[in-house]
Amino acid sequence: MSTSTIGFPRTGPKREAKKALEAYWAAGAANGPQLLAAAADIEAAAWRRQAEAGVELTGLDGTLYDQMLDAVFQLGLLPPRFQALKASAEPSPADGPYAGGGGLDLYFKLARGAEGAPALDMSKYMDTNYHIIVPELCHDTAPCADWSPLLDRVRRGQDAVGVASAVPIVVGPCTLVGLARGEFDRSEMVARLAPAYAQLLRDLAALGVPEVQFHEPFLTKSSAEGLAADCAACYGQLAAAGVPINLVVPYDDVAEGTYRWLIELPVAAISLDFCGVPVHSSGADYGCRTAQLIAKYSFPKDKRLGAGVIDGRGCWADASGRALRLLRALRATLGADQAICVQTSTSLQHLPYDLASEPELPSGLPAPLAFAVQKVEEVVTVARAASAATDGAAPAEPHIDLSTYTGAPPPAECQLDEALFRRAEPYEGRRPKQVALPPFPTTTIGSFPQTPAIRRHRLAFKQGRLSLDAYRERMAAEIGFAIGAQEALGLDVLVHGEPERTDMVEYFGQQLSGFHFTQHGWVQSYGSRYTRPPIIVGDITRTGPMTVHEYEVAQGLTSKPVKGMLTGPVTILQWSFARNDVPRAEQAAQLALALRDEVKDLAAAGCRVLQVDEPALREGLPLKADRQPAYLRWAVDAFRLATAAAPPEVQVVTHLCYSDFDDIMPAIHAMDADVLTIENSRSGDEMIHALAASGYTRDVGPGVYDVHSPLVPSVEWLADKLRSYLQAGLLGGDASRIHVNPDCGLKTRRWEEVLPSLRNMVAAAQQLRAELVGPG
Ligand code: THG
Ligand code: ZN
Repeated sequence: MSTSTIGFPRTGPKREAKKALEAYWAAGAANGPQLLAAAADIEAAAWRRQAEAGVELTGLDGTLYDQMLDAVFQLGLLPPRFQALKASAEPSPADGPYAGGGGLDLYFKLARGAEGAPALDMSKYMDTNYHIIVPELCHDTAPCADWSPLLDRVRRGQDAVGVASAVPIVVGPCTLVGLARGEFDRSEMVARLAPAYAQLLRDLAALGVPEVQFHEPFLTKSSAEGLAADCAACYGQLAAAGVPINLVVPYDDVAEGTYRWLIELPVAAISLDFCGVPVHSSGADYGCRTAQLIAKYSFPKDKRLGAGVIDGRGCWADASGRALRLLRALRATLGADQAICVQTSTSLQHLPYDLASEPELPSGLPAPLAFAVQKVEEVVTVARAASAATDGAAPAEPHIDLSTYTGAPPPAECQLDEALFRRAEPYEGRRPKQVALPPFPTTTIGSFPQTPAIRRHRLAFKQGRLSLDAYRERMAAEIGFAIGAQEALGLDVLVHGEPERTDMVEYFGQQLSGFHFTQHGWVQSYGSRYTRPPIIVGDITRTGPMTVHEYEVAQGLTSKPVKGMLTGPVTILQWSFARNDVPRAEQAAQLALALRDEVKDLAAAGCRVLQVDEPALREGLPLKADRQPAYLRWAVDAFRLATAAAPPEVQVVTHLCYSDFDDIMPAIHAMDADVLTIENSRSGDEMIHALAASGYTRDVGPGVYDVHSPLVPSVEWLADKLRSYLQAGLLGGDASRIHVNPDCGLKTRRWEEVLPSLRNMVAAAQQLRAELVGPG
């Protein structure tokens, strides 16, 4: 069996890429050569690391920002607002291989925006916490390709690991088009891109590459079943370029209908995911039907099977020997002459770089940990073991029936009393008991600017230079400032501002038992931004109140209601590395029970408005339609288990962001929150109207302005927006049900932006209230 990699962390072991990028942005375009040199060093080190571990085909992963942005830029798929920027760009030799496409400055402007040219949108990639740049296409988009950056990377890769081992990676056309936004015909667009990809393949053939990886994760979606004709036409054309193609389909198994045409495509290799999201590893499987599809329909002898048997996005080593058992079973089923290549299930970009960088690891773990470097070593070890076993006369284990790798986990049986999932009183009964607020009540989502002073205090406390008492005093002063500011602004429902929180998941994880925190375990979230997902290593329990002190400090300073602020169980789970030895549903329930105790304590402390955020609820939605109901059931159950302990007089608010909610409207209803705030300003209020159209009649807080933009919205603009909600008859035109808030937390903004924006927001709400009362 051979070995290959299909992606690796792009940042370097100590986030060197982030530093180089930020230095470039600070210094301006003249710094191009330093940025490119730093990136080249990081990439070469990563590729060598893989080759030295014994990998035969090293995927030449690497990007300055995002792989989808690279594809958009190199294909020249610029939306009209960037065409003029490209025309006036003056790339120089300092732009290196990026000069031909318009230069590095243009490349980053696509991701970050420019005066008069807002950035391309970002979106969660498949079901991960990584964001891609979303391609924007329209019916007359025409590619204008310059693949120099990729070709340059390939030459560097060939220098690093040798021509025979260096394998280029490119985002495939079906995925690019499938994940793009805009009005255009999908089939026609794939056909239109094919010649530009064919040109790339001819250039790569001239460089002597052994093969090219086309990454097509879009084919794992249920909706990809109908793409047979598009893929056949496109890959037929690409195959004719004469370079072997490895079609890589990561992030899940493919639907049965897709598998049947996928294996007929004229490509040299097909790489499949045998791990998916490990929902449940005990018993037969992880929740991925790839092995079963192979047992049922076999796999063509003339193609290499890329067997993604090492989980590329979970942080656990394969201690149970699942990968080896699977490989032996594949060998037994497909025969000795079937070419099989051992791989990870997805790119390793979702994992920290190297476990060896961690000075401290917990003991008594459910399994050994494995970060990207260790996963590559596993690929090699498992491939050797599988080869040895099949070369020997007698198989080391009895024959394994592949069809037992069946997929869908048994439904999560919840032994908890059903009453725990229900509020004490139904919505109609409890709403009149909750806080009385004016029409168009104003509030914010929870966080206020994380100023340099706040960061300094947190760091000093962490390093032991500040005592707990002194730290609490500083935080109380920050809370006092936030409360004072909100009172002066005239907001109706206040927040304490969360100065004590770094990343919300890190914050709650640190207060709960069962989590381990890494020191260098950074994972790219988008561009230069990273998160350090905590690792769930044991059963989760609350060791004491987590947020009550800060709530009390804030509420003690004002007679207005202050919101209790919690992160929901699904989001904590989704943004952590979950265990594989316990079903995800059960981990969510453990988190929910811990949060439930916090809800009770907050209510007992007098809290009357309680916000429990679930920004990652949508992200965890399985890619296959038939697996979505089970997920939504346990996810909604976890939210309800956490929140249902709130007495009827406590208004429960939830906040969702980062995604389209069309697919999960019934689940949103089922959450049984009293108020729902959703990020909606960038969709031009589409989301909020879709919500109303779905029959949602409870209070909503449409995000009225985009916190990601530094622009201050005017009173007129905001008042027009509120008026439009009334005119559209949103919630029956009942203004007491329409809450007014920004579309997300404000921690990444500065007070200089936050204060005028909120002042205008409150003024708009007051103006609308006056209009409702009428003159006199
Ligand atoms: N927390 C976690 N995941 C998330 C978000 C989060 N995923 C979605 C979204 N929010 C991603 N957004 C960001 C925004 C900013 C940063 C990371 C993710 C960020 N990170 C710092 C950096 O890279 O410099 C590091 C963290 C820090 O120093 O506090 O700014 O909120 N889990
Ligand atoms: Zn948000």
